[in-house]
Amino acid sequence: MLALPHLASGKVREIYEVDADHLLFVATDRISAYDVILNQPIPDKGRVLTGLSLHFFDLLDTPNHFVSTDLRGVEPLTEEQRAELAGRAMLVRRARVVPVECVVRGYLYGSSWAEYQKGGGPTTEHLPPGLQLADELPEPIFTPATKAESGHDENLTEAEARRILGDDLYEELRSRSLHIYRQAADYAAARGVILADTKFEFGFVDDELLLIDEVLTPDSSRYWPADEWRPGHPVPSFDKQYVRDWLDSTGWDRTPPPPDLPPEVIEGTRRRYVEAYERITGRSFDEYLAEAR
Ligand code: Q0N
Repeated sequence: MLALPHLASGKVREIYEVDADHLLFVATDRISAYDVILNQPIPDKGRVLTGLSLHFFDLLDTPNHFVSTDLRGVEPLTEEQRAELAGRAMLVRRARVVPVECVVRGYLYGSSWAEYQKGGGPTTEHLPPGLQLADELPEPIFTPATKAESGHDENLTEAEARRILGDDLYEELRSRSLHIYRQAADYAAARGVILADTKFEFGFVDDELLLIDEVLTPDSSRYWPADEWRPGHPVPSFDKQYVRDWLDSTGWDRTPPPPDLPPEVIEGTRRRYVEAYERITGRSFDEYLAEAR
């Protein structure tokens, strides 16, 4: 824990106040599976996620909240805290958070597949009949959801989202989100990775709408190895399948408390996250770590 005032906690992220205009956004090594936080962290997972966010903030042509990874002006921090934060913390602009999660889906999976199978729901309003699990959609769809701090995000109909946001902001978020998704999905496809869906958050600084939060990480996105995608079948998750398969092998019923992860499962899961970083960015993770220190 840092001495800085704590602003917010997600399941795996911490946000601290630095000054009136800046926050420190920290990705921890905590991991959830089946919506339960596991007892053991995955070493460097937070650095992998931060490295991916930084990669995409740089690659995308959209205004965002990122300021710096240089924490020298952030006080008070002990040397131990600086070392712990290196590679996992971003100084960001404090924004007024738009109260809607901006989800874009290029493939039919997860909660959207569940709605589709039940005969329709908020995310399936504009989908044709006859689709299978994991099918590519005719075109990417914007499926906003409400933020639920505890429990699951709730999908919104287009009419509900327009009521919350107003038509002008709804349309700006929709077009910004679809544009970013297309850019990132094209980029990933060139590296043999499918970006099945992803979630963005936006916020205002003065009158400017900025992309905030973490972006295009395995926690905010569903990445699939392209060669493991078979429409009609579940697709193994890039990062979490290994730990999910081990949890399933123990007979755990997916209610807390989860079983302790053995060292080889922790190390195998870390390797999957590092592989995701290297495959998606084309960069060595060891180099990222060396530059972050
Ligand atoms: C902020 N969160 C997490 C629902 C809430 N740049 C920013 N300025 C002001 N506030 C925030 C940011 C950022 N990033 C973001 N909390 C505060 C929002 N979510 C996380 C998931 O659950």
